[in-house]
Amino acid sequence: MTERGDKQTISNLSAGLKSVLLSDQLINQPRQNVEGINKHNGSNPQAASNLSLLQQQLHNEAHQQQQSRITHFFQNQPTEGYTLFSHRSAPNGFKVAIILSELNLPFTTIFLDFNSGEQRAPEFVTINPNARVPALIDHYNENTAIWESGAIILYLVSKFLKENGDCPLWSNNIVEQAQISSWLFFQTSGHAPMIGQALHFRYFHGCPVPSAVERYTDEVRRVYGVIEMALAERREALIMELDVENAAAYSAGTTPISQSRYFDYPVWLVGDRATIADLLFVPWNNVVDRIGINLKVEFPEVYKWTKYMMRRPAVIRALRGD
Ligand SMILES: N[C@@H](CCC(=O)N[C@@H](CS)C(=O)NCC(=O)O)C(=O)O
Repeated sequence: MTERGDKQTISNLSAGLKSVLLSDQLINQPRQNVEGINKHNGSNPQAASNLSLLQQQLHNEAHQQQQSRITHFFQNQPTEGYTLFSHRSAPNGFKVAIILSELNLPFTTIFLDFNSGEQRAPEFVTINPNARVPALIDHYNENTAIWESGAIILYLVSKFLKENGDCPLWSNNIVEQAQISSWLFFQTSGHAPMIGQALHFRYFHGCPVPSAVERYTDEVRRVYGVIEMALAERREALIMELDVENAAAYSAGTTPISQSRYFDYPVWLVGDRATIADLLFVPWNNVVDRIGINLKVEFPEVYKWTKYMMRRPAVIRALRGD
């Protein structure tokens, strides 16, 4: 068997395992009910047979409902464009939508239904062994599937650069690429998971754990402190460069930098334009108020930066789910 063949087998296997778990979950409920009824029916063979039919029917219906939309998609994949698997309230999915939209790439979004476990449908687990969103299929490239938001975004900008010789959200320069990647890995490994945990312990955990809420909220504040500092440094450099006639007064501290006409001018994490380094943060910046962080008051540079990005037509379209 070829190397590719082996990989396929492994990934089918993992999909199979998930599918067993999924079916178990689905049929457990009816089975328990049926067992409950069985006790009341004693040893009546007709009742037992009816119940067995009912159980089978429930299992089939649940199985069909669960899989039909996803199965149908995978059996009839488009021949061009991209398909993004996301969720209506998943910031990580909207990160990818923003980049697709900014690059003007044709894509369709399938918003998975987590309540019915669509993220664990076997076909989906075959393209994302982590059974989470986002995942992307590139129909132009033999239905290549990519998972993990950071990897998807790097794929999109690298491909765009290769095909067009330039990419507005990325760079031709290897050093700048590394700087952008630093923010990208910081966002995916430090920013998003901390907000995710803070939200979890604040709203969804089975019992109150104040120390966990405090720990993760503090960590989110620390992360925003890092971004705030980076943006503030960019602003200072920009003001010193553009506001030449007042630069000496700002340096001496006789005039506060906030009086500069460039104080509200947009600044970016890398270079002088918005790149993926900046845009990745947008959907998560939108939800931090829910963990009690007020960006406008606590992190004013982050607030201005987010406001500029939220005004971009491509970002508006992506966040609307267009
Ligand atoms: N590191 C992953 C995180 C993916 C992730 O956690 N996705 C969440 C939504 S934002 C999800 O799919 N949750 C579904 C579940 O937990 O079953 C990425 O950046 O793509």
